[in-house]
Amino acid sequence: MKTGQIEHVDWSRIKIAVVAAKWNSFITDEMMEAAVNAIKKKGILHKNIFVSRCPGSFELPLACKWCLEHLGVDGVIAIGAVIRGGTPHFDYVCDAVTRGITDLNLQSGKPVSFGVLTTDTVEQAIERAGVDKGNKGAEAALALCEMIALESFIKSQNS
Ligand code: DLZ
Repeated sequence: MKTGQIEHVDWSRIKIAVVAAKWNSFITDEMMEAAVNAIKKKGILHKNIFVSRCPGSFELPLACKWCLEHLGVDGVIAIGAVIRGGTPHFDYVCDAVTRGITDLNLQSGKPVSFGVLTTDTVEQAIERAGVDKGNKGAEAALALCEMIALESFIKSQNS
């Protein structure tokens, strides 16, 4: 029996895409920057990071799919901020992006991490995209790296 999880990943060879929604860009820009900083800290090379923006969170699943198909990346970080504004759009957008990203993970077999805030207020979103109380963009970046390492570890158990 093999136990424990050893990191088998050469991070300098890993390619990652970051896609951020333009809606609420004052939030998503902060999250995107934190995500990029987190993967650079991990050892991902600047030339292996692909950054792009889509209109809103609703468009994130398709934009992430295109990154997987056309960029040959090992994973994607999806960044968005859906803020309730007393409109039913909130629930539709949240449902669509959650379902879309989940389906993409399972259909592609590649990790797409969920850096999408769903908050009632702008203040709550700002709190989760700052530097003091943690940044959900950075958290999504680290979750993605963990999944890339996990796949590598699981594969190594069979060798
Ligand atoms: C329409 C809409 C609304 C009301 N709110 C948000 C939001 O808080 N965050 C976000 O990322 N996008 C929002 N959108 C835009 C949709 O995601 C989508 O871009 C449009 O419905 C066009 O397909």
